[in-house]
Amino acid sequence: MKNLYLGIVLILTIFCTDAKADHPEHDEVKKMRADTHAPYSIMTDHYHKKNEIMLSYRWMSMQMDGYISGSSDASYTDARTKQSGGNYMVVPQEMDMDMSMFGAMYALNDDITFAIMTSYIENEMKMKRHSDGSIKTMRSSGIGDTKLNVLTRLYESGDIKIHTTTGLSLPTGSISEKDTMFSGSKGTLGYGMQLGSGTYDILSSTTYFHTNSNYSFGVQISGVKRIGENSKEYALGDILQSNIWGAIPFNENQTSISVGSEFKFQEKIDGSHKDISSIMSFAQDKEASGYKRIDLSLGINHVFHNLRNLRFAFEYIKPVYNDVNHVQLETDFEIVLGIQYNL
Ligand SMILES: [Cu+2]
Repeated sequence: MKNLYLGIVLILTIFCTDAKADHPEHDEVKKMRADTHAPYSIMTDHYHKKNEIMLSYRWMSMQMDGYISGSSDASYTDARTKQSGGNYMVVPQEMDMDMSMFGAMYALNDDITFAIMTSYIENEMKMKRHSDGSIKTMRSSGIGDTKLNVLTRLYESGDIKIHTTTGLSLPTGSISEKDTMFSGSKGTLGYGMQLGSGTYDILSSTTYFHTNSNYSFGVQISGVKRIGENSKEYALGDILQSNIWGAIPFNENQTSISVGSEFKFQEKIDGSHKDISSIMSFAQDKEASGYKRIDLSLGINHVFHNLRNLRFAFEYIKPVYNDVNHVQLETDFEIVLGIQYNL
């Protein structure tokens, strides 16, 4: 939660500082519709007009508990069993991940928009040692990977907007996070507790946005491709993802409500972390990585027309279908909230 407050304070500071300045040109800025942006979890969903600058802050929180194996609920016993047979010594019980994402966008012209985004991540995983039932909470926190994107407008006419995004993720997030293990000595945390991918990743997406007078909808297809392997001799799985959403504006277009669905396919980890010498739990096991998941979401966007289109957004995301490799913690829900502001 700590980084949520920091993020809000930072953005409000920027907003208040900027609001004092004179913006005669912005007084004529036309009132934005709340649903001109997608639900808030969807990245690079919109481009800008020439010379526009936008700052954004997102706080994302994901809660995981319970176990899933393949596409079925799994038991504690399943969560202890290695894929090759035999048992893990330690069983993860729940995990919380909080992430603050800071972004900036700048439009070179009406066709090309640049976007940069970085994050601060806090992970917490509660583990149980099977032999004596003792519980330990392991933590990691720090800067995540940094994403540079170029958005290119392909088509804009009438109700329809289409753009593509090409980007590079820089490995600024640590992959050598350690914490005190049950043995009392420091050990390398599992893959999900590391803060970055460790690899340079190619990002790409294509977005179709359709706006009518009474509603809007959109589709985005996106992917992440890892380049080679990282310094710890592994690569996270590539990602293929699609999002669809629909939204209805009301309250003189200042507010919109959205429903959305995401399909995400992430491949298994390639190679294995060279500092994980003995695999204590499925969290450190590459066989327990990668999944196919379908989520449903409900969201609210609100644009304050009297605050030069300051935008607030909230989204609640719930998995409805999961198919994982081996056994993994089950995602319970995800919350995304934040603000965007045009300078
Ligand atoms: Cu923007």
